[in-house]
Amino acid sequence: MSFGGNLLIRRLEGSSNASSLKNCYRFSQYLMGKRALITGITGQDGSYLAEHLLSLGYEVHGIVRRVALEDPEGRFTRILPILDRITLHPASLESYASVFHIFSKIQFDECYHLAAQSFVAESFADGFSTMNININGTHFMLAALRETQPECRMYFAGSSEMFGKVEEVPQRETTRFHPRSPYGISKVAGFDLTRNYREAYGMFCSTGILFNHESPRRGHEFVSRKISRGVARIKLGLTDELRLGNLQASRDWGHAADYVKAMYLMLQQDEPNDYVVATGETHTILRFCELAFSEVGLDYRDYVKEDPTFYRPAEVDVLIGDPSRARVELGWEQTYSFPELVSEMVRSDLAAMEQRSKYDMQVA
Ligand code: G4F
Repeated sequence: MSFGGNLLIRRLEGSSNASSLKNCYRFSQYLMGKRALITGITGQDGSYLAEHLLSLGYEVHGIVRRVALEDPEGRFTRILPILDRITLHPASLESYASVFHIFSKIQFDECYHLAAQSFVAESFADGFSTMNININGTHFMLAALRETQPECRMYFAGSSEMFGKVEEVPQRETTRFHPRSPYGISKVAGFDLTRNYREAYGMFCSTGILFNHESPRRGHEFVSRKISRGVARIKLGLTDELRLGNLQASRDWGHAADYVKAMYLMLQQDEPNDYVVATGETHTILRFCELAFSEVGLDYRDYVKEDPTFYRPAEVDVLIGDPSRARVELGWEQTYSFPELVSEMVRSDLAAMEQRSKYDMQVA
């Protein structure tokens, strides 16, 4: 890519037409690509975002924990197919020095800060480490950028969990926050930090207030993946029940591959801003189960058991977002419907488990 861009510049330097030269410089910049850093690149969103940026000609870098580098097969499953096209840097988001070190060595055009302790239930179990990683990690990123490269654009991964006990339906950028978990509180703090760096230092910092977004790459601990894996296991006769917590909670669920495109678009605007990214539809956990089981010809009522062990000390009952600003200003649109999302997750887990059981039978 960069070779093509440089060649184009050299050809145009011989040209006398100033405006075509300017346009071609722009084109060559496009060809050469921008450089982006992603924290949380090994996760669901990080892996989709890295693929999207690579497809746009970006040079993609990621921050990973040092221990992860020692176990690439185990820790890098989502980025294995692109491993030879990205650059990984070992660093800890719990250490300002380690974040600063990367920014003092390499200049980036854009930085996507996705890394966090993102499991809400875990934040009740250990609120201190959730706060520590999520708030300090964000603060370290912002402070190091300000110190070393304040012109680099930064995306902060906010969350609909910031709305918590919702004060307005649907939730939009102006809806007051009322977080209901240490995780939600840590995201509100990250949101405020991000806005403050924008206002105090004129940095281009935007927050995406993303509602739940899932995919076959979702972590096993989240309810959508727990259901899709549970359905696959039941279908293959490996178990005969699926124990879940609050079945009446409602979420606005989209597909992660769609949502990372909104992240990218936020950093291409003339001005930084905050955007709700959602589908505008809400569905209960029960409805997710109904669709997931029917995908394999089963009735969820025969298998799903409500188990208070999975209840949270404080629940976010209903989330539904209004993505109008993202649609109008970013031109963002989702491509997956809710049934398509559920179907893809179930089919993917079923196929993977069938493959594994065939392999197990062959080696047995
Ligand atoms: O899948 P969940 O664990 O996701 P949650 O708590 O909504 O948070 C996710 O989305 C947020 C965006 O709004 C992100 F910021 C956050 O990082 C994360 O990605 O739970 C969804 C709902 C909850 O109401 C939960 O109580 O499902 C309910 N639920 C019912 N049974 C369960 C279970 N959740 C889990 N994880 N496991 C269950 O057995």
